Amino acid sequence: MSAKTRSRSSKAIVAVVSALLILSPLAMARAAPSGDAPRFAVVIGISEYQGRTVSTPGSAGDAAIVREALLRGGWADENIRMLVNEAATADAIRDALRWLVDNSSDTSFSVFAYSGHVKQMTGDRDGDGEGNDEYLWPHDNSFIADGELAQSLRALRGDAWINISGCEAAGFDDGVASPRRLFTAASQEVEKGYERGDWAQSVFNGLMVDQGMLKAHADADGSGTVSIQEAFDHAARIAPEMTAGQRFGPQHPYIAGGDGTEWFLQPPAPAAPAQGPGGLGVLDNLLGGLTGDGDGGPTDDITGLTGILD
Ligand SMILES: [Ca+2]
Ligand SMILES: [Ca+2]
Ligand SMILES: [Ca+2]
Repeated sequence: MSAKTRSRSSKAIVAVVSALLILSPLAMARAAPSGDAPRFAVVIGISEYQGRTVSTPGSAGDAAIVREALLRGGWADENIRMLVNEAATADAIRDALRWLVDNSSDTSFSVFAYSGHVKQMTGDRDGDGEGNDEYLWPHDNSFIADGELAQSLRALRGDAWINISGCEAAGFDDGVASPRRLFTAASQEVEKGYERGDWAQSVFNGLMVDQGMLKAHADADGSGTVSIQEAFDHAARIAPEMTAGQRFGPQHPYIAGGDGTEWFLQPPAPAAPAQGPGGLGVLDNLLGGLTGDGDGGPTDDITGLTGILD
């Protein structure tokens, strides 16, 4: 768990967490959200857009790996609502958000994951007092303001993990993060989020979900399971160096909320098999691939995302 996460908790919660930390790993299984919580997810990935909106190389791939991580964590397929490409219209996203809220309860665990373009506009068009607003960019180019999204996400009961991969992604945390809502995002509000054409994933979700969770490279404490925070830390450590040479500067993933305990998509026990050696070698190769490119070829991820996002 990160110091950042802890710093956002109240003193009372920190005290409880401190007590938990000295207990056995089994006790951590009782950390929120619980393993037997009712679980529902909305997973959005938009690579193909209507009209002349440029495709994103990685967003549909992001949706696929998030779904895979949920399924491996024991989430029921019928409780995962996938909105990919043409299915991810603004109306469908709003409908899915209502479905997620309606299915949430004091004991549920909800996931909302979005990967796609982000539109940023000035002038407080959504009237929430922000000078800079970010908008989800649905397939039909009908933007959904951060203020509206935040209102829906704040209506979620129980525990929730909200994950946004796109440019200016932290700008969607408008009062969303809380002790029971863990918010992760690919980039700070003033940054671009990049994608990797060679992965067909975003840099952030490729590192966090694919490498961190699915390939288990992020099991920092060697527990045999990868928490969301471990996976995030893995991405947060590597993403800035991987994107350091990009035209609009590096991205620094963002995390807020949570109760200071590790959160898992799956119950921590029984433990998954530990990942074998070789993770760093793989990453070295990938880093080499990226830094050796920069010529607008398939790994020149920003042609998809940044050309029309600022
Ligand atoms: Ca706003
Ligand atoms: Ca905002
Ligand atoms: Ca672990």
